[in-house]
Amino acid sequence: MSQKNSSETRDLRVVYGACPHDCPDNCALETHVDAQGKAVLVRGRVDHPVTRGWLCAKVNHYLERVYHADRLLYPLRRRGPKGRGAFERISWDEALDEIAERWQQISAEHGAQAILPYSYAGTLGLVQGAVADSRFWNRLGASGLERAICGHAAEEAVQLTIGGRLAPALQDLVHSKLVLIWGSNPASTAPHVMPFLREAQRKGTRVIVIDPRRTLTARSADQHIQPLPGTDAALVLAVMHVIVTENLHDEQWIAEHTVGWEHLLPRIMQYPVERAARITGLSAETITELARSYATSTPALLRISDGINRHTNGGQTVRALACLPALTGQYGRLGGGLMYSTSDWIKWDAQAVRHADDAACPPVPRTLNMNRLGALLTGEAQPAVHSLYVYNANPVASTPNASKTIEGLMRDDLFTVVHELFETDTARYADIILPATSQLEQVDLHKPYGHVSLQYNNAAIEPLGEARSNWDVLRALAARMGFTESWLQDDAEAVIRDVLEASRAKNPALQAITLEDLQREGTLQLPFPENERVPFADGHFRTPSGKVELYSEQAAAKGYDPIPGWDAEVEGYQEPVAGAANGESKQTEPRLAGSSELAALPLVSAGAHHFISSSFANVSTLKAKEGVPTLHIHPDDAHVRGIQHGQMVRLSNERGWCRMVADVSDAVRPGVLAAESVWWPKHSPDQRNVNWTTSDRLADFNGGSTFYTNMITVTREEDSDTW
Ligand SMILES: Nc1nc2c(c(=O)[nH]1)N[C@H]1C(S)=C(S)[C@@H](COP(=O)(O)OP(=O)(O)OC[C@H]3O[C@@H](n4cnc5c(=O)[nH]c(N)nc54)[C@H](O)[C@@H]3O)O[C@H]1N2
Ligand SMILES: Nc1nc2c(c(=O)[nH]1)N[C@H]1C(S)=C(S)[C@@H](COP(=O)(O)OP(=O)(O)OC[C@H]3O[C@@H](n4cnc5c(=O)[nH]c(N)nc54)[C@H](O)[C@@H]3O)O[C@H]1N2
Ligand code: SF4
Ligand SMILES: [Mo]
Repeated sequence: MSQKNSSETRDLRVVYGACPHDCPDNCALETHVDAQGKAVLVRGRVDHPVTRGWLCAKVNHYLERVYHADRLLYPLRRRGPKGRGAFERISWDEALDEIAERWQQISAEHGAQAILPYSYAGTLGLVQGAVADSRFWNRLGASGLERAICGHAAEEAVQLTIGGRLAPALQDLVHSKLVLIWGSNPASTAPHVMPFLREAQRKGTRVIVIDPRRTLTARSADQHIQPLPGTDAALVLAVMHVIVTENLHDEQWIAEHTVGWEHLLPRIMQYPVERAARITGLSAETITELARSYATSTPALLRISDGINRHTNGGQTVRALACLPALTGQYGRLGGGLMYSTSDWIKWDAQAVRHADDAACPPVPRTLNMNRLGALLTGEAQPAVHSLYVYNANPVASTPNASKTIEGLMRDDLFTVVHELFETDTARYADIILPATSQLEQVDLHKPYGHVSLQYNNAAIEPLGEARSNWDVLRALAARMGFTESWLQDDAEAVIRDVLEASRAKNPALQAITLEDLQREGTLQLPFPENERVPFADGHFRTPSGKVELYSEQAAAKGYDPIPGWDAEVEGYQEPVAGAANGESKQTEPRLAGSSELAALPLVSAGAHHFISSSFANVSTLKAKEGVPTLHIHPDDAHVRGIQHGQMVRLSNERGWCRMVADVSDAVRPGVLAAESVWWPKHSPDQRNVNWTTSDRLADFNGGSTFYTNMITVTREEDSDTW
């Protein structure tokens, strides 16, 4: 905590903090607190090299979230039937006693594996996220959660190919001649990338965006290429095909720094541009040009994020993408390579965080995939789940196949606890609701996934009402359950001190960093030596072979195709047959899942500019800026369906339906639908959002989610414009 004396901040205490939300920017915050202990301003720190004094459209309205009239302030117990939303106030003692008693009963009857913690990205903090996600649950012997809802397939693909998540610094974007932004929308989802990109563009960097939607990022690019969703691996292989056949690849680099070229080459040869053109819905010229631009611009940077991986073929798509920079030797070059995530620059000591190997902890009995929540609760989990503890997550809004989730939550023999700041659609199905603190009311430490620094979050204000942090609730539950280990009692500061201490041995960059430094400074850059600034500059990759693994033994061992390839999505466009029977090479249009002109279309429900998943979607200013739940449909597709701009439409498939207002425009390419997500169901027509249609099918890699593999039939709603 620090005191400042500028005229603007006179009489105000300035408290250093960190944005906790699921965003790679992890902004360094300062909160100004008045003499009454009320926060009056939250702003970005000027002295942070990425935040640089500004926050995004969402967190600029942070105090509206913190002091929202709907903040939960007291523990509540359900009155009346599940899901009706009637609750009565109870004390913390009553709430904690009831939870501990129920869990003791459930453990005695079914084993602690019948208890499932469910959490994700409410906060990315070390304490209120990672530690809260593990220590108590490991001690209890609860079911583990496979945290696969976001980037699981991509993470594994990058791991298999280059051995770790290291990315170039944003400051180095100016050195790139060309930046390919592939299935990523930083203008909305990582906004602090944009000034660096602008500066690079001013200095001559070309920017190409590859995205079926005309995103905010695409609007300011030099070129926008719009493939059909789920066809990118075919596009990458065709780009490689042009590079190889035009002899633009770097044979020496490939020989020295990769394994498996002899396996990848025949795969590349299966994707001449004409074939990829049919698959992707792009012209052969566009693909050829893209390949030539990439191959003749050194250094060239490829930026991806997790959006591209949310498909049934998402793992192989990211494998193919991660191989591309190797073809022209872009890895290890200033301004070149792959920009995915910086998560592995430093790693917290796993045992210090989780204590899984502690003698008091039984082995994790089983691990359940969070994407399958509804299925798990309705029979897939055997033995059954009898209690669900939800925090840092809003699964009714954000998990696929929502009607299944609700069916599960309605079970009378399921004891559900929801720890939240707000009465979300999920909280409505709780037996007990516990009030959570906001980031301004809690302590934490943050390690970004978009740059290399640490952000410490000092508590700026007292908790509102009786709100408690995740870790404080779990510590209290540990005591109620009779767990006496000191690592279940330590407060947030002690936890951070321990984890820092234990992590130093393997992370020299942490050597000189203490808890006190962090508390005082709020933000610290990690001191990597200059020669480590560019990832893989020493030519060493973190794979078993030490090289870029074009062919991956590890992938083969997991039962994946060891060579990156393209498979049509499980639902979506199929590859059209080339040419007619007489051998004419007539290009056929991409074929839809049905043959009529009213066939289903793929829907990409990507992140909204003013929300982060479903977070912020209840903040009035941001909700108003986002408008109404909207389906973007191209005029060609709208016309054949008789859909007019502004009309209510129904989206449906075999999983379910919801309704939205049509935006008939070129915000998407023909043959594709788009809808910014995630709206709260309770603020949507019929109290349903897009996740009533999305699939809980798992991706090809690592149990990943497949939100964007989602075929939808759109119809006009005849006479209903009302919600
Ligand atoms: N404003 C805002 N910021 C956010 C979030 C948010 O919801 N809103 N969410 C946060 C979270 S949880 C995450 S994981 C990150 C995600 O960050 P991003 O990955 O940048 O965001 P997404 O919107 O998931 O997807 C990015 C783009 O991928 C495109 N896309 C989808 N499928 C395909 C495909 O098959 N091919 C191609 N070429 N493009 C495709 C989508 O149209 C979308 O524009 O953002 C974080 N930041
Ligand atoms: N259709 C569609 N669905 C999607 C996506 C999409 O692009 N399209 N994106 C997916 C992705 S990438 C992700 S990561 C997931 C995210 O899914 P979730 O992790 O469930 O994210 P949110 O829906 O934002 O819910 C987070 C909740 O945590 C609460 N919270 C915040 N801080 C705290 C805290 O300190 N303590 C407690 N107890 N609660 C807190 C917030 O109030 C919020 O309600 O959604 C996925 N769902
Ligand atoms: S959501 Fe991202 S851009 Fe916005 S304040 Fe948080 S870290 Fe910064
Ligand atoms: Mo995510």
